[in-house]
Amino acid sequence: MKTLRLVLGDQLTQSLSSLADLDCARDVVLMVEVAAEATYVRHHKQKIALIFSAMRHFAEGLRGEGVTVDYVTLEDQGNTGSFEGELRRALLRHEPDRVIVTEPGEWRVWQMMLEWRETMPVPVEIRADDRFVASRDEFSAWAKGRKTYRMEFFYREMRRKTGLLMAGDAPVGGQWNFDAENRKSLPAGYHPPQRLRFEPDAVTREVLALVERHFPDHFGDLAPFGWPVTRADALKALDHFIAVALEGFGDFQDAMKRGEDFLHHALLAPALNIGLLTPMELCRAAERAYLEGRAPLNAVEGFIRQVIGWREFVRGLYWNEMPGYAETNALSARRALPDFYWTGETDLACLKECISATKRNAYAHHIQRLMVTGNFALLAGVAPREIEQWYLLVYADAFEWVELPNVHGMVMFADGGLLASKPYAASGAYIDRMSDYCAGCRYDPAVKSGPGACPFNPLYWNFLIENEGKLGNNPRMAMPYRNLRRFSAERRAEIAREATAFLDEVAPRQG
Ligand code: FAD
Ligand code: DLZ
Ligand code: SF4
Repeated sequence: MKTLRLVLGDQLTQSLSSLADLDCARDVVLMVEVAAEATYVRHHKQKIALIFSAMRHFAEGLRGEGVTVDYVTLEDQGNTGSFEGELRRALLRHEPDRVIVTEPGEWRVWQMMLEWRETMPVPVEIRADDRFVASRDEFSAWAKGRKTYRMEFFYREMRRKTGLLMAGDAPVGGQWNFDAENRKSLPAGYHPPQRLRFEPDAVTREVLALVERHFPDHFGDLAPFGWPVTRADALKALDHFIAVALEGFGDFQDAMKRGEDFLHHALLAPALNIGLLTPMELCRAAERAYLEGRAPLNAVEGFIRQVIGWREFVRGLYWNEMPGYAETNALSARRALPDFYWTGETDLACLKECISATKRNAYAHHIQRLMVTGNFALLAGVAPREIEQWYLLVYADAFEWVELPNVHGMVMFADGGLLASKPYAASGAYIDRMSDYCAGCRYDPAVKSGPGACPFNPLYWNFLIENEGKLGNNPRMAMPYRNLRRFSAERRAEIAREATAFLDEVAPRQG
């Protein structure tokens, strides 16, 4: 039976389920660069370049193994610009007996594929994506009957399932989680390790020129482009991370520093999410470093928790809760996204730093995403959909299955606490403690209100005031609300006035 196998831009894995029983003599692998995928949100230029270049390299790799690949480039004549249009054209070219695809990473594309089963002239088989530690069904079974999901309990299941850092039935080191050790700020004068970036080869250079021609107005800088676009380079990036940065991953996981875009983070999510690496490869490499005494337990456990804990957890939650998940707005947040999220031009030095890094690299590390750009959007009451679109398009690693729960649930608390037990709201003091950003800012984190006050301060208290009805009884918010309840009515009114005046200027209320 002749089979057409469609491989998407984030499915660049040799062991992909849709390629499992490939017959080189008869089958055709279809890969398509389509405008619709680059523009349904206007992705960062580097993200489009990453995906197109990695797709082209992957296609070359398959051809090298004798596979027939039908690769449609963005500029090929007749390119219809969509998955569906390109699939239909390919059906006419190849006349296969059936189509096989692996399920996609986004609900939007999943709906398309389900429709194809009804509307395409040949049978369309959709296979499970088995590149995750937990299947969608496994997560559903775990989630059944729970009103809220907590990563920590799911993570323990994943530790048991994989055997990572396990000594029999018990966690290595006697604890499941060493997070309490992972909140250090950087010592003065500290220089993080130099990171491995990759010079664009001829294929990438061609793609970079194409992206500049077709998407010149998209967010972000195209150069310097340093992401790995092949499995071989992704493996080098993994080795390099383990050798130079994993050791400090735990200690400095929450730290931020001016001019240092990467610190001890892995920089592997872009390669991992498009399939150049697998989650277990990352975890086994980290575990090996611990067993060989090259990295401490707090770093290795922390890293493994991000990969088999958070990453698997948000994916399971996404598929279990969509499509309704995206529609909730538990805190009734309605403001517009401030313009400076697009330009980086703001006097708030922390936001300027994180947004500039995002433009430069299509990357910001977790704590910048959560506690600076995310925290500001939460405190400002930006409409979830606006901030979600921003996160989905600005980061090279952003695909909805992982972006949405992180933004909607972890940052915006728009799911009312399904994912997190409380919002990660913080005032300027937190950013000051974990970074050196405030030293270069025209505002002062120690000033609570009035001229010169860090805007995060009135915004933080205003957030608590505005959401007292929804959050005031949350046991994990007891301390801030105890403090708020000591405020006089005048002070509350003054905070609300100050915060509202600031927000009306940068983030007008909508609807
Ligand atoms: P490291 O900090 O070194 O972590 C190691 C690995 O753990 C990452 O490569 C990633 O695969 C995984 N990981 C860590 N934290 C998370 C998490 N919360 N959820 C899922 N996986 C995690 N991650 C994405 O992959 N795509 C996204 O679109 C995305 N959007 C985010 C949006 C917000 C608001 C926040 C707070 C986090 C988001 N994350 C997202 C999670 C995390 O910030 C990134 O995975 C991480 O910054 C990627 O960089 P790294 O490879 O250097 O990760
Ligand atoms: C993100 C992206 C972009 C920019 N372009 C393409 C493309 O041209 N062809 C393709 O197959 N995939 C692309 N992708 C990735 C898809 O958007 C992704 O596969 C779906 O969103 C499902 O996760
Ligand atoms: Fe950010 Fe406030 Fe610090 Fe300025 S003072 S960098 S706005 S936290």
